[in-house]
Amino acid sequence: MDSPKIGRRNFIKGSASAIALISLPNIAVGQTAGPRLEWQQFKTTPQYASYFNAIGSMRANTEATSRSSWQFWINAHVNFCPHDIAYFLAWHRGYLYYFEQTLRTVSGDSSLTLPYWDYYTYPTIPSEFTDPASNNPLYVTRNGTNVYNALDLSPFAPTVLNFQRGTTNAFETKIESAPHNPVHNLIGGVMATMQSPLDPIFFLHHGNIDRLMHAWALPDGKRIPYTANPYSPSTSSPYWAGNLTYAADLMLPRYRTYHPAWISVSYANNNKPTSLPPQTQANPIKLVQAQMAPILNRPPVGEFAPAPGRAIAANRRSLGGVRNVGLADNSVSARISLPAPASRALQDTLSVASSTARQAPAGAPQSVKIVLDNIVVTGVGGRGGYFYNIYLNLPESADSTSSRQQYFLGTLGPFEVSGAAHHGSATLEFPATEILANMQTTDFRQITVSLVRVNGENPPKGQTMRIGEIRVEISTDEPWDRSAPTPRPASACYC
Ligand SMILES: [Cu+2]
Repeated sequence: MDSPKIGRRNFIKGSASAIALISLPNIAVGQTAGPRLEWQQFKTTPQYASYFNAIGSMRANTEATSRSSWQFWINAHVNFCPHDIAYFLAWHRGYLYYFEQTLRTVSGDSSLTLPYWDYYTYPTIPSEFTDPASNNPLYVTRNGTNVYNALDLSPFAPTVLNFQRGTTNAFETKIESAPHNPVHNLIGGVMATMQSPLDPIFFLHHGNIDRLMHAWALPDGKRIPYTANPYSPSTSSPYWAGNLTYAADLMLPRYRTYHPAWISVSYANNNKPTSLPPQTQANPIKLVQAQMAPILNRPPVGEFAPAPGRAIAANRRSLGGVRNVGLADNSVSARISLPAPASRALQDTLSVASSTARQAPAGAPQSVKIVLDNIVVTGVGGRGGYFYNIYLNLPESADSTSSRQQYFLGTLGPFEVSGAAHHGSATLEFPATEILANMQTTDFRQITVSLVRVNGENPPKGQTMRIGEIRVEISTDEPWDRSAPTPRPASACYC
C-alpha cells in the first residue's frame, strides 16, 4: 500500500476528490471535462478536432521516451500490459487514464475526453478510421473492420457476479476471452499483436471494455474486492495494494482503478448490452459455426498422435495429450484418451477442488488445466481475421448459448499467442477445473478439446497455426481463490 502523506483534515474528508488531490499531483482537480462519449457522438463535438490533431502530432513525434509520442504508449503496452493474468482490467483502466491526460496536454484542450467505440451498437469500425488518405492519422492497415462475430453477451449473464481472474465465474476472465480478444483478432494487422496500440482504434476498443466493466459493476459493485480508500486498510482488500506500472517513472496506485470516478472518468452510457446488433453490414459475414448460431455442432475429431502423460514440473503433471494439431480454415476436435489411472487422478483432483475445506491435503493436486503448448503461428495466420472458440467435452450437438456457459474454455487467435509469447512462452493455459467439476459426470476417460473456427470479413485460407501439444494437466495450484473476501461494510457504496 502506498502511504500518501496527508493531513488530518484531508483524512477526515476521506472523499474521492481529497484522495485525487494528494496522491496524483498531475490530476487537474475540479476539472470539468465531460463524460467519455461514443464515437458517433464524439465526432460531432468540438473535441473531435483536438483529438484528431493530438493523434496526428503524437504519431509524428519520434521521441519514444516522451509521453507525447505514440511509441511511448506502444512501449508501455509491450513492456507492462498484463494479458491473461491478474489486473488485466485495472491496468488498462489506468493506461487509458494516462493516455487521456496526454491527449489533453498535447492538444492543449483540457475538456478533451477519450472516445469509445460501442461495437454492440455499431459493429463496424467508424469510417474515420478506415479512410486511407495519407494525412489521416487514424488509419492503419487492418485485416477487417467488422467485429460482429467477436460479440458475446455471456460476460453480462446474471450469474457472473465475481470480478477478478482466479475467482469462479469471473467477469474479468470472461470479457477478456470475448469480446476483448476476438476484437483484436478480427481486426488483425497490428491489433493481433502486443503492438496493438499502434492502431488508434485500440484506445476506442479499450475505452469500450472499460465502460463495459463499469456498466457490469453497477449498481452495487458486484463482488469487486472492496476498497474504501488507502487510508483505511482494515476495510480494504489486499487485492488493491500496490501499484500498476506503465513506465519506470509512471505508476498508478491500484486502488485508484476501483471506480472510474476515482480517476475523474465517467461515461455517457452506463448500460450493459442486452442484445446483439442487427447484421446489416455492407459485407455480411459468413458464419462458420459462429458462437451466435443457435446450434453448435461438435467439430469432427481429427487424427492426432497421442502424447504420453509425464511430470511437467515438481507440482504439475500431464495426464496425457495429443501432438501436432494443425489448425486451418476449418474447425476440429482433438480427443485425448486417458488411461484408467490418469482418469482416476483427474477425478481425485476434482473432488479435492470441490471439497469445502479451505486447504487441500499437502501435495494433493487440486486444479486442472488444458494446456496448448508450443504454438507456432504461420505468416498468414499472424495477420488475423479469424479466431477459434475452444470448448471442452462439447456434446455432439448443443444449444450454442448454454454451450457458452457450460463448455467454453476461451479463445485462440494470433493475439492470444502474441500475448503468451510476450509473457515468455508460446504456451496458453486454460483453467478447466470449474467446467469439469460442473459436468455431472465422473467418467473422464476421454477429454475432447474442440477448436471452433470463427471468421471475420477477410479470413485467411489454409494453415494458420500449429499446436505442438494439447494436454490435460493437474497441479497443486489453487483451482480458484479460496481466501475469504474482504467484507464490504454495510454502509459502503460503489460510488
Ligand atoms: Cu486489448
